[in-house]
Amino acid sequence: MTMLALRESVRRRVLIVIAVFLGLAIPASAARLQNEGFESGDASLWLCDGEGWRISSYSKDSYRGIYGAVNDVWTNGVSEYRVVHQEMDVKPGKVYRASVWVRAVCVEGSESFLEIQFMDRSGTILKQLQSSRVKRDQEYTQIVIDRITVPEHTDRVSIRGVVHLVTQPVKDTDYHVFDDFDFRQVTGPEALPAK
Ligand SMILES: [Ca+2]
Repeated sequence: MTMLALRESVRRRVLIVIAVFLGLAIPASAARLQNEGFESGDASLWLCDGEGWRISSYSKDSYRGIYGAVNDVWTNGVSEYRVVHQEMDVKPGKVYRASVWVRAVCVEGSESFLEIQFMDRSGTILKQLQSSRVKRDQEYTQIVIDRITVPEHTDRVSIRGVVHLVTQPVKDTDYHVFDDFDFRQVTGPEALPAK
């Protein structure tokens, strides 16, 4: 190996080590939701579990902007739970409000809802909250879980759009569309317990 080739080889190795270090240094979750309206045109920074997820630019598939996340519940679908989810850093004791806009079309045998899971450092779920369920067709309606106090020992929260296959649709596909997720800290009167 010539001196130049050796130097190049060492330089490459150093770069690889730096890249690996930077990769590990990137936090698993951020302090706010990102790509909350799917305007990247894909599911970047979200995870999609279960079948039937797609990011759509069909005009009625977005509440705001161009894109929204659609779950297709096919007549031959098998996934009982389909979840689009993202994690975020939160601090115990703070009060938050969670919301998402949901449109439902051709609903026969499925339902959708918003779910919040609080986890400790090891990933153990400390607490789970669920909104009311969308069980029939609706135009965009905001689903809200209000006045959420972050439990003690919480490290991060998972914000989740859930579709539940209750009974197999017979006629045609059920569609559940999610857009503009939000999970934000509230203070003052908004943070006081509901009367
Ligand atoms: Ca959108």
